Amino acid sequence: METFVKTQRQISCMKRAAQIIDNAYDALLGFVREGMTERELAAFIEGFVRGNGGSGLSFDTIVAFGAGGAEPHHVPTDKKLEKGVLVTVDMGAVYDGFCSDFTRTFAFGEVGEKQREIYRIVYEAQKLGVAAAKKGISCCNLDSVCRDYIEKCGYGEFFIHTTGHGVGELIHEPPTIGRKTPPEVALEDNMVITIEPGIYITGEMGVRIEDMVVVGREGVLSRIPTELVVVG
Ligand SMILES: [Mn+2]
Repeated sequence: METFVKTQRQISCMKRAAQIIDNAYDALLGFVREGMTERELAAFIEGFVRGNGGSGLSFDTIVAFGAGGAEPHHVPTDKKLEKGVLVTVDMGAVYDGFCSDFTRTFAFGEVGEKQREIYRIVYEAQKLGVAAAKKGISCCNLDSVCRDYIEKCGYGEFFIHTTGHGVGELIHEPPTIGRKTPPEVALEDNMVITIEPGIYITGEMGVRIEDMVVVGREGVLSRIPTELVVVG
């Protein structure tokens, strides 16, 4: 059977790619201001990655304000940032041919009770998924860990994609962490996967939180916490 296990060299490249993105995210939180557009923030990320050791982006950066966050693959627009919205940023760098993949959602200004509640559900689901991403769990059961929690909270129909995927030279590699993955496909040490549950409410809002995880001792590659941060 095909193996999705990564070598130490491949893992260290992905670690470096993840560090570049952590630094880009910190810089973004210091850069973001009211009135900036989704496109400006995406361009900032691209410039940061290229200026700080990345050879490029793993994929086109997603920056989504408010209702734009309800589209998992939102393409940045000229919409201007206003206070009181959630902002989702999904981005990755390439380092020596290997990709990173990272998503955080933050609040720009104070957000309402519903936004906080949705955030809390995704935060808990993602934490459960990361904790369960250990050697031996089948990928479909790992998907259920996140999905069952979101369903239990009443938002199952709004979690409209799989829980995660492998990462390597390509941004999306096997195994898929989804309910349709055959039960015999299980995690092994040194596979590198993402855990990225989300809730998407059309016309209103979205939240996604994503970390890359090296199965085994290394664990989560990002140093950026997943708790809700309020900026501005
Ligand atoms: Mn991803």
